[in-house]
Amino acid sequence: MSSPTIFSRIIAGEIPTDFIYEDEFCVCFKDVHPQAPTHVLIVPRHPIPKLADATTADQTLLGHLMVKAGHIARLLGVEEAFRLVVNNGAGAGQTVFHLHLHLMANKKFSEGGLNG
Ligand code: DGP
Repeated sequence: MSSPTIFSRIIAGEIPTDFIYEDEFCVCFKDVHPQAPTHVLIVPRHPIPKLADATTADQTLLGHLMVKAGHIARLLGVEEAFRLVVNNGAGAGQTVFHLHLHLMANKKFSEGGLNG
């Protein structure tokens, strides 16, 4: 059994963190190293190491995260323009192996591109 990730410890309340949103399936809090003026993480309570490990059993949970991304964007007042990112694997920049969505906004994103 691998040791709990920092996100499992945040969810367990071991590391005090202000939740912007929480429900029975996920929590949302600010990224400690923001890449945009608005940058929050949406993290399922149930740990899946990375997106490629998800199975059809996780379909409802993954759909929930997407729906809540829109809800959280509305809470933050950024529903007209935000970007969602999932890093899958160290080669793609994933550093915390507990699946999460990055929700970023209030930054000029390049049009039609994925960088910047
Ligand atoms: P990723 O590279 O996709 O695995 O993103 C992990 C993000 O998690 C990274 O942007 C920094 C953030 N992060 C890591 N540790 C903590 C923490 O203890 N608190 C918060 N709020 N964010 C963290």
